[in-house]
Amino acid sequence: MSRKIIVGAAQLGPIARSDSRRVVVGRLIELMREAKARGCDLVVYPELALTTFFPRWYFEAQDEVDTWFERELPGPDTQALFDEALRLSIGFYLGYAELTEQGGRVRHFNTSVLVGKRGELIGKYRKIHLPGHTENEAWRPFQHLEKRYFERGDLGFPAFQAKFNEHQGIFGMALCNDRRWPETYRVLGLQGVEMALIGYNTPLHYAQVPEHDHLQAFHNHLSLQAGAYQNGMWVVGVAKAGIEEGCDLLGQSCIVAPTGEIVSMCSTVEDELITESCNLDRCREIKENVFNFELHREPDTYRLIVETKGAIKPL
Ligand code: ING
Repeated sequence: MSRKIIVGAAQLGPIARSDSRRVVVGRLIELMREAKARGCDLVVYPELALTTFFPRWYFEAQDEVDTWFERELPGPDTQALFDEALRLSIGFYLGYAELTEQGGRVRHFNTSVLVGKRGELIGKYRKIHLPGHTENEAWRPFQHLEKRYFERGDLGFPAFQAKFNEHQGIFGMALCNDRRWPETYRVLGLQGVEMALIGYNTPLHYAQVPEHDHLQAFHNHLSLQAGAYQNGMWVVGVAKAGIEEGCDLLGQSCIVAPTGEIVSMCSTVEDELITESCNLDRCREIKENVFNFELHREPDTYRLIVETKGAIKPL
């Protein structure tokens, strides 16, 4: 059996600080139409896909920070995207900044949603691994204030059963820095996830360790490929790319097979769609063999190792 779904990775080029959501949504719709024309059942956009990557600046006033957030989705500026997806009958993953009332107070999350081809909300994920810092650090060429503007996600790494065509699959979501942490994929993998969708905004310059700048593409693919292979899942990594407000963002959006092979990759740092027919049944090649968790992974062993953390014997 081959449960094939055709997936589109819709990489975005730079979004200017002055670009309205309406202008950006127009670009998302163009990519969605191209995806449909190329037979896609599902299209994946980057993290924070509606605006420029605003955590690169320090904003003193909360009301200015809040202008980067969506109070509702779909809202007046994003309804056109949801309407077009419904008209085209295509599912999508969208990263955005979520502002919501929860527990009697205003909350701010770096969020992604998975929307079905009938416009239904299949699931939501809120970014757990928030990189960067909380205070303005003048020594940096640009800030990375995700820890200031977002709360850590409170939804865990949920798995969702969904059908984007006649085939049912198990899907998971993550956002950017999450993709660097093996726990992200393992928690999804333990739930049987067959495809992980991950948008990212990754500057080439890593101010703390500039000698690693030339390794950003390597670390990106290393993380995505390892996560895919070690959990037997497809991984779709989608960038906001190019020089955005003077900050050079990594592109190289790609689709990774459960074997860890990159089967398709963007070759520009602009709006670019890549597509792949992903056979979800290929996950079994890995999940039922080399990374058969039931057969080869004894959770008790790990508990033992963790509990004996003082096990490192002095010389
Ligand atoms: N961006 C970057 C990412 O994890 C980063 C932050 C860059 C961390 C380079 C470490 C090294 O890809 C986001 N938005 O998480």
